[in-house]
Amino acid sequence: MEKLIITAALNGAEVTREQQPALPITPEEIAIAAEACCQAGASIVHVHARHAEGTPTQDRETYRAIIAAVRARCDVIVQVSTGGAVGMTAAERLAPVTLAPEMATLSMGSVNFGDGLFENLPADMETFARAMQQQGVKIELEIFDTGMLTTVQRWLKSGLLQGPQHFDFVLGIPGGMAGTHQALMYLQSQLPPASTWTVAGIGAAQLPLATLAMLLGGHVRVGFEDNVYYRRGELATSNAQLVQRIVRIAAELDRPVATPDEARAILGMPRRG
Ligand code: KMH
Ligand code: ZN
Repeated sequence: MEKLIITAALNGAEVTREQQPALPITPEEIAIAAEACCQAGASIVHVHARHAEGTPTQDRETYRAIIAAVRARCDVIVQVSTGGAVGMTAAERLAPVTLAPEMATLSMGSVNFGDGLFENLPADMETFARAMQQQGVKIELEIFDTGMLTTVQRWLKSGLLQGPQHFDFVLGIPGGMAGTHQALMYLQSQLPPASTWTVAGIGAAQLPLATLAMLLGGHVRVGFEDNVYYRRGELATSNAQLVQRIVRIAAELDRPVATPDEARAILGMPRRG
């Protein structure tokens, strides 16, 4: 099996300091958390920009500051969010892609998201895919339900996407596909050949799905965006604590952990100059 790529989803758009006191918000806090996760074994950090008071923003300059602050500390792959938060416009969400980040997410369809609608219209998704490819950004395709994989298959046929793709199965969002082993195994069975994939289990699904993904040859995403607890009733103390647990389990399962450069090689990304 390939070495294990661990993504740390450091903050997301929805989690608050009230829910998780250690949530990183400012570019400097995000960079400190990124470095700790990288030292613990993460090779990718997935980041959302926030205003200083904590509300989500897709402001280009805030993303620029986050990327620069992380770069000053470590070589981890910075994956920006183009999902942003429910209710943001597509144009707003696309802003960080104009910075030509190493990697970005691309949500592959609309889904109810708790009480809201996470809207991803076909024409907007196509615009995102074209913009990312023009900027040389490695795409992570976010899959919240099965029909979204079918859309990827259509895009591969039409040539909008070419070659092996990298997927993130986001399982357990209220409104999306369940955070169960059956859901993960079904999605894996539907992947185009030569795909790479990771899983982001939401809440209590994070640890069991991460463990299953390691056994199935997939990769793993953990972090406060998806889960703020270490175990039932006990908040995690940091994103790095969640990464450290995955590294320990990976060692037992004979899945050595990838460095950022090894992750770049696995994902077919150029090595950073
Ligand atoms: N905040 C969610 C509505 C992404 O980062 O690309 C969407 C999201 C996906 O978090
Ligand atoms: Zn996100």
